[in-house]
Order: sequence, then structure tokens, then C-alpha cells
Amino acid sequence: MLQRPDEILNEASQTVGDPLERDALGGEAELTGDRAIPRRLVVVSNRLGNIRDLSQAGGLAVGIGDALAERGGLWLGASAEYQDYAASDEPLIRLERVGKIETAALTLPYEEYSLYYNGYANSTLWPLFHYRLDLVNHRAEFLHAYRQINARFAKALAGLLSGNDDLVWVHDYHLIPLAAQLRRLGVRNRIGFFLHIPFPPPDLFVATPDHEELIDDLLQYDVVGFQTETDVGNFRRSVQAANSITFDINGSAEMNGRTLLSRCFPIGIDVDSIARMANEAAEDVQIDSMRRQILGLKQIIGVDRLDYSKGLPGRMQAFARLLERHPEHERAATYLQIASPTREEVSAYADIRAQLEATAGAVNGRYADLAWTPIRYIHRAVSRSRLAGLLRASQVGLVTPLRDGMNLVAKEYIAAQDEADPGVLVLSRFAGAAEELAESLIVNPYAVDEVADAIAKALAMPLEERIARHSALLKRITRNDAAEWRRSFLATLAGEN
Ligand code: GDG
Repeated sequence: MLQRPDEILNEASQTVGDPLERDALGGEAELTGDRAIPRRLVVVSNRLGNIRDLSQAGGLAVGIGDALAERGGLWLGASAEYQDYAASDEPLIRLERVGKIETAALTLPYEEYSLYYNGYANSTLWPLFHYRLDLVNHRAEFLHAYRQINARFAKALAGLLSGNDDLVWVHDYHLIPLAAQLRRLGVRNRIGFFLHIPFPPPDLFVATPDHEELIDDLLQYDVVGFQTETDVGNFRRSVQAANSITFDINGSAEMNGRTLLSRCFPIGIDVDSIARMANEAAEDVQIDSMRRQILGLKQIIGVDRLDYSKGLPGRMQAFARLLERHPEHERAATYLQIASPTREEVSAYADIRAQLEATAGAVNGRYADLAWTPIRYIHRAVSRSRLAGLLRASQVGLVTPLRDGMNLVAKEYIAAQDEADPGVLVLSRFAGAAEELAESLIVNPYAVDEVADAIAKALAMPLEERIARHSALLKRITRNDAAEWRRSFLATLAGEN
């Protein structure tokens, strides 16, 4: 049943479905920290997580779900159901409550959603923000749909806010214009934006004809958060270039009587829950049978959505180069790549898939024999708990994106290791995570020989050095975990930092 916001507000206190236990989220909630922030939290993201089972969700859904589970609040996102209706009509929203979390699923017209999501978000902004001007597709109808969908989100949200005190936290590049659209509807609440992906340098950013509009949109937020200092710097330089607005040492800029704060809030993971899942996966029969199949071999693992930003073909070439330059690893090492399907309607994703399959086939064709498959390439999603087990069963974690906002897999690999016998992380300097994870082996993913040599170094690293590097990394990801990320962002948004 589809509902309109005015009907929903009357039902807001109803509880639908099972209460959401905190344990099911795997989160050690920081109740004391968050009690200091009393206002209702309203989260907006393109899609809603499955709040009935966040244990299988990726990092972002868990991070948001935990924030809402701790303090209660509303989460607005696009519904998985579509329906045609005019933008001037009242938004169609399905409201549901599980424990303290209320979700509002916004039904949108399919055609318009597709031009917004596959079009502007993933064929224009995603490649642009990942420095891939060669893949950017500019079409007037993409931008039009992007603005229309954001206007629909704004109208829906304006009807759901309970007052000026609600803290609104908007996620990611799909929703950049949301604050501007909300301001137009008279919303005066504190609104924060967090960009999960990189922000490009000004010289690349101006390549989009829409760059001034996008900056003006971002200036309508109270807090704009990024993954790294590099991204913050790129954003501030673009703002200065377009509007001559300058930021003080705290990242604040004054404009039209308002203050905009831009800062870096590196996203983290729930370390304990990954460690627990990795430990428990020892009982998993499939993991056990895989261990037996690769007995005596060292396993190198990659886990990524099949996205061109993740550097997968180059990574496979680096593995082949490892076998050329360090032949002692033939029949002694095996590379497992989980590449979960993603955005298959966008043509650049079909291209990267074909390229990857050709590369895996070529390497295996050259090196495989009856007893050894050098590359095992799995193009399907694996359950989260099994993934943790696979990370633990691997002596090298290979994370070599050409550009990545943060890369949570790098942190998950560290969390999943056995502290007494940990594996080694080989990490691209172009992942946001490289700013924090200096004790990993940092590589340039474009330099195939360098990556191959780093894998060789990781495979040969003595236990003492592995433990020293791992314990430093584990300490850092534990301190800067998912709870700290949301605590610091929300405290800043509430004006407490
Ligand atoms: C964006 C930014 C930023 C992957 N395959 C499977 C699976 N995964 C999980 C991983 C991890 C998550 O998905 C992927 O997160 P990443 O951070 O690696 O990358 P993006 O999806 O591109 O995320 C990125 C992130 O947002 C958060 O801000 O770090 O830079 O691009 O949690 O484990 N999970 C399961 N099966 C799979 O096959 N269950």
C-alpha cells in the first residue's frame, strides 16, 4: 500500500514488524556519546538498507543502520517499487517501523529514476568524481532527471520532518542538490552531507558543464564531509575558484550570514563484528572445503564490486607479473577474486566485465595445469560472514583501486585476520584508506611491476614484521571505527564539535 506523508505522520508511532535487536546489527553502540545529541536523526540515501537484517549488509548500510538503531530516527530512500506520477503530485511513500528505526520508501517513476541513477549519478558523476573523464557521459536528460528526482526527495522529506530541530544527514553523490531543494521549500533545519566517493581536483571538476551548479548546491549544506584531506582540499579549492569564498583553519566559511563547515570524516567499520564473523567462519563447511583444496598454497584475495574504479584488470596483470618475476610462486600461490555484480545497466560496466574475464582467462590459459588454477574469479556476491572467513583464510589482501573514496574492504581485511598469524595488506595509494593505513604495503596500481613485487614481499614477510604491521593497523581501525565516524559527523552537524 502506498501512502502519502500526511497519512504517514498520523501513523508514526505505530510499530510494524519485529523489534530490531542491537545484536542483530553487530554494533557495540556508543550510547553515552550519542545521548549528548538529543535531536531526531533523519537520514537520506538513495537506497534504504534492509533494516530487518543489516548483518548481511555492506559497510554503509550498517553504519547508517547502527546510528539509527542507537538513537532512533527516520531513514528516507528510494523504494524498490516504481510508479508513474507527476512531480506536482504528492509523493508516494511507504512507511515502516522496525524497533526505533522508521523507514520511508519513496516510490519514483521508473524512467526518471533510471535517467537519474544509471544516467547522471553513475554515468556522469561517478566517472567524473573518480577522475575518469574518458568515461563521463553528459546528457541533458540525465541532469534534468537528477534534479527532478532530488526535488521529489525534497518534497517527500519536507513533509516528514517533525520540526526545525530534526538533524538531516544526506548521503552521497546521488543527492547533492537535496539541501538546495529543501531550502527552496523553506526547510531551515541543520543539514549535513557526506560524500562517500572522492572529490576531484578543480581542473577535472570544471570539465563538467554543471560544476557551478553542483558547487552552489553543496554550499546549501551546513556541514559537508569527505573521506580524506585530499578530497576536502579539492572541494575547498573548487569553492574558492567559483565563488572567492575562503575557509578558515577550522574548515569554516561564512556566506550570506550562514556558516559552512567542510571537513574530513574517514569512514570506519565495525571491527568486532567482522572479527567475530571471521572467527566463526572456521565452522563454515564451504570455507573448510576451500581450505583443503588450496592446502599448501598461499592465498591472495581481492573483494570488490565489479567496478572500473577498482583496478581489477591491472590487479590480475600484476598477479601474472608476480609469476613471471618471482617464479617460485608458481603452484605455490593462488589468487581468489570475488567481483560482485553491480550497475549492469551501465555500458562501462559491461565493458569492464568483458575485460576482466578476458584477462583472467588469458592468465589461467598461460599458467594453469591440472593441479593448479592461478586465478579463481567469482562473479557473484558472497554472504558477509563467508566473506569474513575468506579474508581470514588469505595471506595477502590485495586492494588496488585506481581511485576510491575510502575502500572498506581494506579495513575489513585487517579486522578479519588472526592476530597471532596475520596476513599482509597490499593497498593502492589512490584508495582513501591509504591516508590512514600507512603500515600496509602501499603501491601505485598503475605500476604493474611494483604491485607484483609488493605481493612477493607480502608472501615472504616474516611473522614478526606481519604482527608489528597488523597490530598498528588494527589499533588505528579500531580507534577510527564506524561508531566514531558517525559520532564525529553528527556531533559536528549538531554544532557540538
Ligand atoms: C563506496 C565508496 C567507500 C563487496 N562484495 C561483497 C560484499 N562487499 C562489501 C564489502 C564492503 C562493501 O561491500 C564495499 O565497500 P567499499 O568501500 O569497498 O566500496 P564501494 O561499494 O565502492 O563503496 C568507497 C564506501 O562507499 C563507504 O563510504 O569506502 O570508497 O566507493 O563492505 O565487504 N559484501 C557481501 N558480498 C559480496 O560479494 N556480503
